Amino acid sequence: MAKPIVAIVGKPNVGKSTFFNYLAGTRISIVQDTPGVTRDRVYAETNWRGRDFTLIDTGGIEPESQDIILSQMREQAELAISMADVIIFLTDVKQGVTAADREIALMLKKSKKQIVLVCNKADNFEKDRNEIYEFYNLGLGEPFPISASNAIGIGDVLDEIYEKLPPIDEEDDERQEIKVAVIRKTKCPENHL
Ligand SMILES: Nc1nc2c(ncn2[C@@H]2O[C@H](COP(=O)(O)OP(=O)(O)O)[C@@H](O)[C@H]2O)c(=O)[nH]1
Ligand SMILES: [Mg+2]
Repeated sequence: MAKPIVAIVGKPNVGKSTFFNYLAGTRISIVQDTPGVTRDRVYAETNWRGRDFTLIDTGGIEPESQDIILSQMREQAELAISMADVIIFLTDVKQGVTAADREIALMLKKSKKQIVLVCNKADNFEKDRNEIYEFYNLGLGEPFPISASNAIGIGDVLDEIYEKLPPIDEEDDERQEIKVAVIRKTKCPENHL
């Protein structure tokens, strides 16, 4: 049986690669202090509660210019919408809700895909609580606070992903192969795999 695809989308620097690496259990994706240089890579086979899935960090090359950041975020969200079974929308609780978050949220909402809204950098749940509430305004349901770098809250996110995965016999192998081929083509034009 083919595996469902779970994609992580979000602005540069919210912690997508940190979260991905933690779930992948390896440091295949490059973590950057400043957006701009992340080049590699982005797939991991993982599982939770006995369900296997392919996890994708859509971050890729993260540009510095605001305009390019926005257009790339749109592209990444579109890619995730077209390919993924479940989309993890990662935000940064320390920044609060930004215009870019609102725009991505709108795209995701319209898509009718399964979305898990995650507020990263909630290093201290008590202290960050009020900021987390603000994320309900995105209209994507309950925000899940996590601290990817401190491995806090991850189990709840995985449980939510698990709940939103398609039923076991809905995936077919051929469709999965096509999806992965398209992602590779889109994300790795120079064969950086
Ligand atoms: N305080 C805090 N910093 C984090 C957390 N997760 C990631 N970071 C930091 O945020 C920065 C960007 O992380 P990265 O994973 O490269 O973000 P990406 O651009 O979304 O892939 C790095 O300096 C990380 O160490 C977290 O849970 N708490
Ligand atoms: Mg990254």
